[in-house]
Amino acid sequence: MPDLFSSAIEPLADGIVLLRGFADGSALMDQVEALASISPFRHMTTPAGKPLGAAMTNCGPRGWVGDTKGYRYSAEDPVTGKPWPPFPPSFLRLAGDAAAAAGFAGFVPDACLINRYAVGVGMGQHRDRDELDRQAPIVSVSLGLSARFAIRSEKGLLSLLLEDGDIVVFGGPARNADHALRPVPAGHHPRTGSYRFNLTFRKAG
Ligand code: MD3
Ligand code: FE
Repeated sequence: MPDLFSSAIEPLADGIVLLRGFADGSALMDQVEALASISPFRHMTTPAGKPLGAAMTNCGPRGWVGDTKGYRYSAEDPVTGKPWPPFPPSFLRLAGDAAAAAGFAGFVPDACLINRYAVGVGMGQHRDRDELDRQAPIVSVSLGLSARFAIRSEKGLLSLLLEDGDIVVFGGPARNADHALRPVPAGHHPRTGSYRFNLTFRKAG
């Protein structure tokens, strides 16, 4: 029997599931703007003090921070001195629903890193190892301008164009894989203008 819902669930490699158009990008952007009015986007730094290309903020019980003391998760926003704004309930639902659709039932994140990329900005190759729980998957939500994402898998280097509303779930061996975001090509998006945003839901603690 044809199944329109499951046909949008694409397993790409071991532990990597693409859910094209799973999220309502514009509604999520309303929430991102509200969150950023509490904890603003800022450029965190490498331990050497070099500003990262993407501007970042967080919501939820823990937030990723980078400064000259290193990379870690913190309950407080160092800019405001207050806790990160709580998860909008719709964020928790979306992350749980996406993880479940990808085969990871019961995913309850405690952190959401929000990245903002200007045109020409990307993120160099890295692995995410600052989370204590690396058994849990990571749920990535793309908003606004499109960009190409690359990840090392058992099938070789996988490259995919991530567009507004796309979700990718990374679990199992993919959770610890090297990945990178290529610089965002110039363009205009009706909701985000000349920016790409990405939410990553994680279990940090
Ligand atoms: C695979 N962000 O924040 S999202 C990051 O588009 C990050 O903002 C990129 O890499 C972005 O760390 C890529 C996809 C992603 C995020 C985290 C992962 C893939 C991942 C962690 C482990 C494995
Ligand atoms: Fe990453």
